[in-house]
Amino acid sequence: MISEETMLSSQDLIQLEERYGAHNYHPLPVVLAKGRGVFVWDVEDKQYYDFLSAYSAVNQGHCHPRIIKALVEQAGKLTLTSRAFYNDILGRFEKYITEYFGYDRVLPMNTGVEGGETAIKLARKWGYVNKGIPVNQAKIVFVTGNFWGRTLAAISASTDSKSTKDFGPYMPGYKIVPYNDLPALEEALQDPTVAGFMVEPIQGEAGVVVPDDHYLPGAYKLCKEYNVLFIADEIQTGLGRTGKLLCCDYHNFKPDILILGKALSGGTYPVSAILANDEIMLNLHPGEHGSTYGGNPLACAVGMEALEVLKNEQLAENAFHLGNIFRERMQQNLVDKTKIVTSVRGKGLLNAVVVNDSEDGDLAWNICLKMAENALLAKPTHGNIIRFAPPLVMTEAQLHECCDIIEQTVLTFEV
Ligand code: IF1
Repeated sequence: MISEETMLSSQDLIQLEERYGAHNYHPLPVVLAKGRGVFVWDVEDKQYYDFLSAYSAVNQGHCHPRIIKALVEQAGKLTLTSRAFYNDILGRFEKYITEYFGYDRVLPMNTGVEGGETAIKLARKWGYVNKGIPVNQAKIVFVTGNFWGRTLAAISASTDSKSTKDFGPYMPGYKIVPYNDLPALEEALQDPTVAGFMVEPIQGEAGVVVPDDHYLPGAYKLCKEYNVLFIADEIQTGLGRTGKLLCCDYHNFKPDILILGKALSGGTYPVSAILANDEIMLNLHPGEHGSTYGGNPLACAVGMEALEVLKNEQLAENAFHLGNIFRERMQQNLVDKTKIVTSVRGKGLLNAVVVNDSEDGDLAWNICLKMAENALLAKPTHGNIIRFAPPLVMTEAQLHECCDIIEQTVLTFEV
């Protein structure tokens, strides 16, 4: 085994991954070794601002002291019991999180995609038991550009050939309609075998695509009208990221099924959770769903602390305030003044800048490489779209320093 004491350079470590790992990613050539708050450090101890936040999993900042303390303390007591037995923290977590979000019940899982799979199983079962859909005919409606993970059920909903090619056959019982299109959604929901509509309030992977203000409340109203469950995938948009606790909070409605993940543990451990009321959740009976690690003591300990930190440090409010500053600066100093940046969009601290290049161009990638040289880490989602999503603990002064870096870097590409 190569011990930690063996000093390996970034290049050595990249080569190790290249030689021994699957090639299912194309990372920026940065090898990180330490993280704290909004900063990460590479193997050569160069400090960077993190503007990706592990895809919104470290909203609370890297290695938040309170969450790490909760993790370490629980790790010394009890980490995993399986659900074959009760334990002394799961019930406390369940009470805490259901009251925190205002639902009757929670089903704890681990990864976000397991959350999506669980939500679909719950919706299908509700469709058979409560809506009277003929067995094995329940449909779930998704939208174009959706992303909710890499399992076969998840990619079966994808409209991105990179996610689907060579992985068929696909899950039956799915309908795909255009995002941000209420008439198309209404037509799909008129099918009496539709049990659920699953949607991201803002599409992250698609490139931080923000729908029209009337879309989400309109979609929710249609779901009520046609007796279909509204399933909100807030794995990336939730937990303060868009400037509210949940992105759906901008529209004053409560999803029938809420899926959370990522920052639910502050980036310390895989924790996801599915929240719903009794009519939906109590359709599940012993032995019908679960997971070895789902709701384990370690997950419960970090989950409660991660949510406490969000509230105590008013991170959603901070994201709302800093997000306005960020979009205003990008608009004034890049969109309005350059040809290279065509738009900026987002809510709170989930934003993206669109650069003037083709989808398969490398301008966005090259800008990210240059920003990394200038000590700020961000990564393109699709070819010409760069996502900017720093931890929500960032200060206003730090945000301005980062905008300086972004603006100065982008301007070096302006011909
Ligand atoms: C990777 C993307 C983001 C998600 C939403 C469910 C999941 C995700 C809205 C599944 C996960 C991650 C996966 C991660 C990169 C990242 C990502 F680029 F892949 F699409 F954020 F946009 N719903 N998104 O964004 O959660 O099972 O991963 O815990 O490397 O694949 P998971």
